[in-house]
Amino acid sequence: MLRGRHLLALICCTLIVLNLAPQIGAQGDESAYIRAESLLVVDHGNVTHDLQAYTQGLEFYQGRLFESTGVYGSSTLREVNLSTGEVIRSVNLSADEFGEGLTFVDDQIIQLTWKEGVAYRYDVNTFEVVGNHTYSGEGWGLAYDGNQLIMSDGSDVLQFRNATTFELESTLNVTLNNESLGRLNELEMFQGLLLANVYQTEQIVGIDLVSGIVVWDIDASGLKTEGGEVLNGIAHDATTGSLWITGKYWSKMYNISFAEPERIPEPEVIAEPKQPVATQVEAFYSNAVLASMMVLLVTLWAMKLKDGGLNPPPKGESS
Ligand SMILES: [Ca+2]
Repeated sequence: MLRGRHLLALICCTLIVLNLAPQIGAQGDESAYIRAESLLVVDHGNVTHDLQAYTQGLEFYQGRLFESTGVYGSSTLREVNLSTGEVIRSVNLSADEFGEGLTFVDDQIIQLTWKEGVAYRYDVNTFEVVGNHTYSGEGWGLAYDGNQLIMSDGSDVLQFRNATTFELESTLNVTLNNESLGRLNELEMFQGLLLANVYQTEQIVGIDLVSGIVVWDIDASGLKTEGGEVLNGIAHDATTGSLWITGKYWSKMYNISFAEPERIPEPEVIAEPKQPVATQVEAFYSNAVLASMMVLLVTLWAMKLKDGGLNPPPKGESS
């Protein structure tokens, strides 16, 4: 019975030693999220943009360029000549309305207002208002994915709205490298992603519309023209495949594409030779065996003491 208990103690001690030993070959923490791919903007040339245009929305319709401009008392919906930058036609919003994002659903334009809570529908050919919708909160950017309208309001949450009734149907939180990304502004569908420029930055992101994860993190710095304010305005011309961006009061609109940054080779570092894994394993098991043997010796020594020492007198004898 005594030997059984010591044997159990020996097994327990051995297991403890093994458990405290380092985990050989354990993997490091894996990233639990998708990191965005870092991209740069490639400038393929530019055209004139109206210096008076406080751009809030930019969109192509059958190869024709349309723009929404903001600022109380100066807000417009306009069609612009892409080659010259001249305004072909324009309608003004009321002086108490601040124009925001716009997009197309078939042959109708939908234009948001900032804090006025109203979205206007226009006939693309006449610019006549053919309807309007109301909503709560602010209106920033607007896009149409062919099924639903997608609206930003300056937060990290995108709103999906019915393209006919404008009713809110669902929302989506946007994250960049596992952190919420707010201030999403002007929007554009491009290659199955939603592009958004981030307010007060020179950053454009490409958002997966199922997960809300930013998969493209695009550096669009260096394009702002003298006297211009922030980057705002992305438009994809489906007839040519070209992509255009501009900003508030920018004098130019740029034809761009995205590319991976050039990889600068890192200097060669001579690393300390690593101990082979096999050697680590051998060292680990050597230590474990040594520890087990020590526990065994201590246990045997204790058993002998309990039973009367190393040379106990024979039973029945007395001095
Ligand atoms: Ca747009």
